Amino acid sequence: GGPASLSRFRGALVAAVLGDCVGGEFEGAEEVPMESVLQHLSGLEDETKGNCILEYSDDTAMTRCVVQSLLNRSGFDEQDLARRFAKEYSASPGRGYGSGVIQVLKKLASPQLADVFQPARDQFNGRGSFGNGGAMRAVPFALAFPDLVEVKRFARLGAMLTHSCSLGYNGAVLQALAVHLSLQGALNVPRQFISKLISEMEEVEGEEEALRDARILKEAEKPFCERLHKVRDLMDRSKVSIEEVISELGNGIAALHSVPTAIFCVLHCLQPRDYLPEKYGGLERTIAYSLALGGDTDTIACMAGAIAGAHYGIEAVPQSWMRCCEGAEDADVNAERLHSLYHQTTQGD
Ligand code: F2R
Ligand code: MG
Ligand code: MG
Repeated sequence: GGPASLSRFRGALVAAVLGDCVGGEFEGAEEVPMESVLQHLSGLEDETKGNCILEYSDDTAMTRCVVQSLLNRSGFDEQDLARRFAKEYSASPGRGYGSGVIQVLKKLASPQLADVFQPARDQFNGRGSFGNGGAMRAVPFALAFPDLVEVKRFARLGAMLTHSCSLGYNGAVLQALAVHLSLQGALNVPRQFISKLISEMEEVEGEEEALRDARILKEAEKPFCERLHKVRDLMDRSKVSIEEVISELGNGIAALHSVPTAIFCVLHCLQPRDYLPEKYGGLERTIAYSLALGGDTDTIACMAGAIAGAHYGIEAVPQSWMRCCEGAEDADVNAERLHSLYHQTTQGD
């Protein structure tokens, strides 16, 4: 499809769910042989298995809250979103949430709460969380707002309800930017795509709080930009080992160690790779490769899936995979609603 086509919206939201559901199998594993990944994925194609339901985790549970809030309020409403996060957690606390964020979700349920951003500020002795929980649910912001400035603003605010450290919320900004650009077809010229991300993040990370947090945490002056430069170096190389990707970019639960990694997975899998089945298209390659990195596989595959899905569109999503994943059908329906909201906003300009 063309820029911002319905197919790209559907691809982005559905592939995010697929990444989460299929990635759950390996979350936390130190080493994941590609053979195990391919075996797991071929199991999804096995018709004899009947309705093999892979459940979604916190990544999708929170993304669904963002989607419902944006659609219901026709835009961003922090009170409504906070209420939905709290309600979702209390209804299904066993979706594998981060151990810190649970405190925030419990506090957000209190009717006496005056400032919905305060519980997140209190995390980790006032330093705030730098986990990837804001980034893993950032895709709907790119699907609701056509304007890049709004994508950045609302992805940041949406993340700050649980993640007040800039290394947490700026991961959400980067993920939303990557989906936004991919929707426009920017991955057709991969070097321009990564250069645009770097120039946008230069500005985002130039803010005072970001510079301060990076100093306190002893990271590079602009940590996400530093990682994106590494992504650019790695994507130029014909051969890169999984070990190098992990040591250069990371595969962990911090936004800094997972969002640039997800972006790399998409870029690396734009071409066929000899260790992946020939029959795989780019979307399947991206998800399989994300799983083979080990570590935070559900979240890296969810974020990479969203960026890749926005590029390849819904036609690239295997039906058999979709049938196996809880919430994939709902995501497909919601993508169409977000597509209408996005284009309504464009027409209103
Ligand atoms: N939590 C998981 N997976 C492991 C547990 C699975 C579960 N027990 C099960 O098997 O059922 N996955 C999910 O969590 C990640 C998103 O986490 P989020 O929302 O960012 O949570 P949190 O608690 O804010 O941060 C995660 C951890 O990062 C460390 N951390 C963050 N900020 C810190 C700081 N300022 N100082 C020190 N440490 C900090 C802490 O260890 C946090 O617990 C996704 O992977 C999702 O899939
Ligand atoms: Mg999860
Ligand atoms: Mg995870």
